[in-house]
Amino acid sequence: MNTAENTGSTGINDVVSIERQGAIALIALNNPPVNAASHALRSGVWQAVAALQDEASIEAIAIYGVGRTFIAGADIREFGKPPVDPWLPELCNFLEDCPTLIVCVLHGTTFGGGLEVALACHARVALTGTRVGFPEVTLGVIPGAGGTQRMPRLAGIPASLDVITSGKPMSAAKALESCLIDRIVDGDPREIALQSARDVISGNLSTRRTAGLAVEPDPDAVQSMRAKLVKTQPLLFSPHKCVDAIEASNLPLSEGLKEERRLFNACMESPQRAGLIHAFFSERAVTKVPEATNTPRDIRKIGVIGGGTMGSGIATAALLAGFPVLLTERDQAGLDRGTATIAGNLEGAVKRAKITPEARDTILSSSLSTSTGLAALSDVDLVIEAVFEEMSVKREIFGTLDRVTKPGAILASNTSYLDINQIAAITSRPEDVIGLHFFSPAHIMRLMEVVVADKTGGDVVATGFALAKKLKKIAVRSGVCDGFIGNRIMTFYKKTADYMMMDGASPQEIDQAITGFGFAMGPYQVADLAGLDIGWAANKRRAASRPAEERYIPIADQICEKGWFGRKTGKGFYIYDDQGPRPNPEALTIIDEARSNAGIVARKFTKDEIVDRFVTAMILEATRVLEEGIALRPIDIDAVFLFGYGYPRFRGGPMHTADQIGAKELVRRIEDYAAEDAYYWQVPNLLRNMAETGETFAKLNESG
Ligand code: 3H9
Repeated sequence: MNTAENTGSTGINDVVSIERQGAIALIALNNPPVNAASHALRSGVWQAVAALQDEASIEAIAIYGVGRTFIAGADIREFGKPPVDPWLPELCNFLEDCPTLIVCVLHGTTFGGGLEVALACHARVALTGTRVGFPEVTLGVIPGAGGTQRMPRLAGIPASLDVITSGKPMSAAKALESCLIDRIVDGDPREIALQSARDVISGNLSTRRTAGLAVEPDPDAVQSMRAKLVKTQPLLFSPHKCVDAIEASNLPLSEGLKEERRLFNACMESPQRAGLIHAFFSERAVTKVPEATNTPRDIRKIGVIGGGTMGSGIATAALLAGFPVLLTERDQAGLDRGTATIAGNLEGAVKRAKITPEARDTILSSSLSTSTGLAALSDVDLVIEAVFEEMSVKREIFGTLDRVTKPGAILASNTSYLDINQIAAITSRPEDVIGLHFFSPAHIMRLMEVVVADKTGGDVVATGFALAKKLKKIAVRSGVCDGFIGNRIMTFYKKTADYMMMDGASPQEIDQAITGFGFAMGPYQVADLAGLDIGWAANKRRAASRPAEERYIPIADQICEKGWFGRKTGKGFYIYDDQGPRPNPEALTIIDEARSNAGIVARKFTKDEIVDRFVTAMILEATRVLEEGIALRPIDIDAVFLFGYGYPRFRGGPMHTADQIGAKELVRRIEDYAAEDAYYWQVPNLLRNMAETGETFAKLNESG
């Protein structure tokens, strides 16, 4: 064996290169940012191995990734396009059959197709900190390059069922325990590749061909996973297909791979695959805003005004992200309530294993400080105001903040609908003022709307996005309007639910239809949870400006008049007690009376009609939000609804759904419904143009 001679590195193509070191050949993969298994990477590896296996002097090959990770999966941008040879499954078979032994060095996030490549190699070494997994179900597919066949051969059927149907990554230690990898080491991927190849040659690292291993059938595990998924994931397609594929792993490998391919193709054709991949990209697309080129301001300390549910939740989110936080309230009683809520939130984080009890104690004793009044905010870099929704109160607070905060401090409001321009105008530094709209519970919900007013500075917007990243939130840029992107659209589509309730559908029928579509909760379950008093207050506020033509449904107000505000009072559209939520018969009586007062004879609504009207209303208002430039692109609206309003992820968001329904059909529906209510159901110009030209929201995303 001669490992001394280094012939330097030879590029196979832009992303794959070979380096020969005597009897060892290293194949380096360099396809930033995540080494996705693109066509160039696949064909590069194929060519490299094809050349090396014919070289008599090469005794072992080691494959490693350059940059932050080994292959993080198939290149999902290629999904939906015609496949180009070599496919990943063929490449994996080719690696497995290679007569020269191949060891693979894993680091970073070795996911999906990356793990499949690794499982086809003859030995696997992972660097400390590597995470491995099969996230394919989160994208609506199953592992399609042998993962469902090779993992059971190495780790058994029960572990494969858990890992592949959940999509959850596992640590290197867990992967070692499951026999998916052979060794964990510290070091640099290239150095470890060289060392591992040496170990393969010397016999210090044992090798085996996964294809040759037998699988022990486990029909009970398969059956119980099937039963579990029917209960927990009834609407999803691909998790069930994972089970079918894993079950086939006790067939000879070539037959099992054929079955995997058949199931993978079925997933690729399912609309859920397109929806889930759209959702994946939406999370990343929203960060691409015009202000992203600005340098964010440095945020070291955050002030939060208001210790209510929102303020405490925001403070908790900031504390969990490592920021020192100063919480202010009007009086000590308010501070005590806020501090108790924060402590409760942190306790929840301990229970969910997000932080240790010691970390919680340190946060409470060292990172959280409190003060009555605003003067103490003089040293913070960002203030987030979260007091109740009253413009006069906000004006007073921002006027004071203008005086007490240091120059360059960012002044943010968490208002859900008030005009940020008006709030900014009260200060002498409107460029520092921005809306940061969190969603309750603010330390858990991932969405944050970054509301950009006319004079907000570009660096302040960039800071909002940088902050969201630190808080592990998804920030979406919104312009100023009543309710911004999310609440504005929700206020509109909630009306169609109320109209259907008035015309004959019960709140339960509506909620069941909407949860059947895939929302976690229906509109009346949401209203009860949020508190009916909130909608009541908004209705009163809007009463004066409500156009005479608008149909108004007083049912929720009348429920509030009884003192029933939903969950928090034990009654609303539903009753909440020890027996669990159930329809409130007294609410149904109020609905009947409202109908008869208005001379309405209740009619039947099918589940499909309920869903069609609800989703069409959502898309209608969303199109207006887009037309007015409140949202930058359709995909921003999708992200708002996916991450803040429980829109079913497998449907990709309302604008993605709109493309699947088609603009022509949407216009037809709106015109049809307009026969009943021409004021509410008006076709937006953009949608009409799209129906005429065949334009789609997907195309607008590309051009936006
Ligand atoms: C699969 O493997 C199927 C096979 O079984 C069978 C095939 C036949 N492709 O997330 P980031 C982009 S399915 C293309 O911000 P991070 C991403 O859009 C796949 N592009 O970084 C972003 O682009 P941009 C199974 C991808 O450090 C940039 O890379 N694998 C892919 O926060 C940076 O990404 C997965 O599902 C991809 N596969 O997180 C893994 N992945 O800068 C999916 C990322 O233009 N990926 N991009 O916005 C991830 O989970 C995260 O990206 C990862 C890194 C954890 C890897």
